[in-house]
Amino acid sequence: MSADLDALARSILKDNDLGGYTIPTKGLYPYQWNWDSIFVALGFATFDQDRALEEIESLFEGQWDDGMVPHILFRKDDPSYFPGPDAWGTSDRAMPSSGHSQPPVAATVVREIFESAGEGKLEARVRALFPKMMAWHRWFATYRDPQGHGSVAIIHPWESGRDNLPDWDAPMSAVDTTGIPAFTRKDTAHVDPEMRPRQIDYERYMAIVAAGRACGWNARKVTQASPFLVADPGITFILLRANRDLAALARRLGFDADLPEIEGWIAKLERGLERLWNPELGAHTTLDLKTGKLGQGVSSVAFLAPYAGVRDEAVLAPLRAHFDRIAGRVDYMVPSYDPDHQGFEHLRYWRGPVWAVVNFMIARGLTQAGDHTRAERVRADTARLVKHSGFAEYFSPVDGTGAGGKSFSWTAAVWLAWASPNPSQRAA
Ligand code: 9WN
Repeated sequence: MSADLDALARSILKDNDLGGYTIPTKGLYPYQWNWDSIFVALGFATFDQDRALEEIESLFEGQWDDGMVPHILFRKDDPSYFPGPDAWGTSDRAMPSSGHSQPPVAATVVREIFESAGEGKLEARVRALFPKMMAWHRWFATYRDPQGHGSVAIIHPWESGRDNLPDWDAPMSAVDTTGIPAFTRKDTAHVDPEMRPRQIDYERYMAIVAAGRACGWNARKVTQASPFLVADPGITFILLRANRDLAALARRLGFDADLPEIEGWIAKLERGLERLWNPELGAHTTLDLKTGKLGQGVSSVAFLAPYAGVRDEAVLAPLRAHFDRIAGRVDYMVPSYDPDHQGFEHLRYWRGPVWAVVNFMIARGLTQAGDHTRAERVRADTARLVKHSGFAEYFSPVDGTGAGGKSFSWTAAVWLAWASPNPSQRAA
């Protein structure tokens, strides 16, 4: 059965491949998404390393002059998705795109693909990607820490990749939607509205887009203009990890002159994490930069601390306790939000469901920190979910129901790269 699932996963990637770039799923998401493409590359790498790198190269074709890599590239207009390029005000760009970024997983995945490809292979192409990744990480360091805390601030929940996390509720409640033009959502035509963000969330999403568009998405102005500005532990952990991987690539490829800058970014992010630690909760949370308030719930990204290289027992011990408590409450780890929190909803998007790509990163970190038992629990649960419900976008942690889009690229990719129990049956 797992061998059949391996074959199905490969066919999903090939079906969603629109020629050098891959969409997350047909209908619901007809464009190229940032972190989706990078995880998709991991999946391609299990059977076609050239195609894997091509996916990443294609994403960087949309990089802005200031270094930002957008969260969506609108390669061709498709009316089945809202908001498209007109709503973002970027239709006149050579590559129309959204106006903000998404979690930077590229350096980590490029390093993994490069190191598993074997001596010398892919080197020229990874060498060409290196300055582009540097520029992207520099963009985060330059523009996404306006108050100098050291952590990464986002200007839109979409930038976190975890769109309707309960932690965004308080900062989003301050977003004024007066005067936002009427719009028609397309997502609820594809997916049960109970599994998607609410209408009020979308109105606030569009109010933030309007603020960004009004300042031309100028990276410096947008952090002042956006009605939403929150430091995100998810991006902070992911960028910290990505910087460590970028430094490893720099050493390997001889970009030594860049090392002091990368090491400076690492030190800054490590300092930034201290400010995101919620001592009452015993976990890293969000920090609303408009009110100074920390988030109040344990979200799945709190478990990315080991992935980011955190080895401090004062962090890891409470995390283990949270993990074991939550594991006693749900059948499938890791829910995107704490099931003991009032904001938890088992099928609504990022308010509870399990996402395979987050599980992949959590398990990677646990393994690297030596916690093989919990890492294997996360992998085995992910595999059970796929066997139970197929390659869904996300899954209920309570009963394993598959939710959102179907035949989903990144779920197929992390199955191939990690969750499948029989890697020996993969194609070479
Ligand atoms: C907005 C594509 C993307 C993921 C995000 C996920 C969802 C988009 C949406 O789908 O967001 O970016 O329209 O709901 O939240 O993480 O990259 O799969």
